[in-house]
Amino acid sequence: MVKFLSIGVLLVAFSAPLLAVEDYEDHDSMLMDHGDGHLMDMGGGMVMGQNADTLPGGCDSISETKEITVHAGHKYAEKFPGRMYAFDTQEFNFKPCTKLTVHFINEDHIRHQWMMHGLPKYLYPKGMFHLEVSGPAKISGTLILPPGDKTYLVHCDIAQHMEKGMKAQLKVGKGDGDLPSIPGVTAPTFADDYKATLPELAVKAQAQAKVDEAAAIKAAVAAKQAAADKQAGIVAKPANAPQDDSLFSGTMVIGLALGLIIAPFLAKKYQGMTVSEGVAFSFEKLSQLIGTVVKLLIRIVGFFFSKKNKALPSE
Ligand SMILES: [Cu+2]
Repeated sequence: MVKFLSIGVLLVAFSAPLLAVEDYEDHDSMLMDHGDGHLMDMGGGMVMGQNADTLPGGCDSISETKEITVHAGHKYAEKFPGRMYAFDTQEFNFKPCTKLTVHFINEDHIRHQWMMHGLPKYLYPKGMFHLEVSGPAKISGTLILPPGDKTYLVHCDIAQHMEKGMKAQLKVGKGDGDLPSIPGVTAPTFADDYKATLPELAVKAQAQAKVDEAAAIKAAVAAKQAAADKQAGIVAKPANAPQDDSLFSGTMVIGLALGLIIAPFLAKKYQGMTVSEGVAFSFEKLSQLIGTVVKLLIRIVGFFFSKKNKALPSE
């Protein structure tokens, strides 16, 4: 009885945390303040540029207090052809001097950031407000937006994540234009070209199919003809008869004959020599032969040049 009871208690004890677990890890309560708006935790969560109470220059007061939740992950890129990662929102708009809290939920099993650029550097280190966490996890941070109409870049700075679609723009006031390559908002700087070449490729494929069909018909006709010939007793020579590549090719026969003729002379010459003497003798003969050939060549060349140098008959 005690055994069953203890097993039951253990089961409940172990399943409770499993049931209580959310689909992502919440880092908000784990963060440690490192000063200067820099918060970190042991789980790899990070907030930089946290500012919940210092007004940027030009703001008399906080105009609005806003809270947004931004999701990040591969699944949000599915609606953008050629993209790999994305935020669930590509464009944000707030009044100047808004106190903004961003809850960033990274749904991928990798690291993502919500990084905002171009903020006043006297208030935000390197002009950045930055949330970062390895997912699936949630992390939150607060900043006070500057005054004036300006468009800020928001992106994930992990290598290639912005290029693969994790890019957005945050307009304060009316903003000051649009940024390029915001998925679904602005045209990409370097567009992936999928549709433009499709008709061209289709035409090519059709032409190739026609060629293949013609070849197949030709082959079938040839096979039929061959069968008919066979029936009629005609033995056709294969069109591509393999070349005679037997061991005793003409060149080899000539080589063997020459060898047989020269061998007795060489045997006489090398008689009574040691191996080294034989090699030295061979080299000597070879150099003599080369010398003779070179002399002959010089003579031939000289002969031609002397002919060319002769005065041409005058007209
Ligand atoms: Cu990322």
